[in-house]
Amino acid sequence: MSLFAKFKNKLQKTSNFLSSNIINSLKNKKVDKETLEELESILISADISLDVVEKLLNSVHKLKSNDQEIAKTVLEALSKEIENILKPREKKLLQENETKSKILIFVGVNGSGKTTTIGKIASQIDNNKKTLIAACDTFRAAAIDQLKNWAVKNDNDFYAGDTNQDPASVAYKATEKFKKENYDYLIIDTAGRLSNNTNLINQLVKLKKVVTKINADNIIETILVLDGTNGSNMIKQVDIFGKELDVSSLIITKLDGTAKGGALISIANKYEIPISFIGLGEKSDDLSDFSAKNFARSILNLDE
Ligand SMILES: Nc1nc2c(ncn2[C@@H]2O[C@H](COP(=O)(O)OP(=O)(O)OP(=O)(O)O)[C@@H](O)[C@H]2O)c(=O)[nH]1
Ligand SMILES: [Mg+2]
Repeated sequence: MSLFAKFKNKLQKTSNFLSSNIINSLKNKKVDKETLEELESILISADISLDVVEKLLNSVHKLKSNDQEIAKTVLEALSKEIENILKPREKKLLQENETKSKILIFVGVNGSGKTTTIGKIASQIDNNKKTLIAACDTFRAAAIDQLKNWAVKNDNDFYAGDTNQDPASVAYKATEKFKKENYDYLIIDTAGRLSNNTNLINQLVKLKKVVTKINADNIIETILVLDGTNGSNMIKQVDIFGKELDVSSLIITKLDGTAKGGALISIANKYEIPISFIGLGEKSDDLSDFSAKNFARSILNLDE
């Protein structure tokens, strides 16, 4: 399956909602005040924020209303505008021919998809790269096993501390091992945290500080994993984690399971943080590089 076909297939919940309602709202073949109001409420229902909806409607407002194929014209105009908003956020996390070692720290609330996403990403890393996976989610024994299963499956080295050990001290040991044994990647999993729990955020800040202190020369990426089914509630999480942890990249998961995929556009419009991957299912190949064009065209059910 091509990358575009995958986007289109997996983003169907959002695209069915958006395209069918938009086409329906244009059945009288006119872009008039009533149609614009209808479009506004459809876009808002897909969890697209008001400021983005205004931008999108501006691009529709300009269209000639006697166009015979007005629905298609409107969908094309919307997808262009959405692509413009998303394009600056495209950024690959895994570069081909990477020469520097990289440390990836995964953060995000409980259940957002951190551990699963780590497993998927590790399976995409070149076999000739040396990867160490570190379990710094020490709150639950099951969390360590879940990550270990992925490490075994992907043939990656694995480092874990003990249950209830200070996550920062596990990260410290893992980082020492990463340096001493010349790994190319260190991937750190952390516990899911409630974003309103200051103590837990502070613990992540401490973990990052420890890793940064002994690794000034390596690239450290702090990756915030967001559950796409949360729709516009993701914004609050970007606010909290982004401010405290200097997040360098976002991954939005579970977009296969929601009609609220429009919230990704709101995030891209509001924050300058790159989006590296999107999660499109539970299997190891259900993680795709984020593509502005593929996303914009898929969620409106357009062709490539
Ligand atoms: N449909 C779908 N399910 C996903 C996706 N990503 C993760 N999941 C599922 O979401 C659930 C939670 O994923 P985890 O990876 O355990 O989440 P976590 O952030 O590590 O959770 P904690 O360790 O509790 O903080 C699992 O059942 C995953 O299979 C996705 O892109 N699509
Ligand atoms: Mg986890």
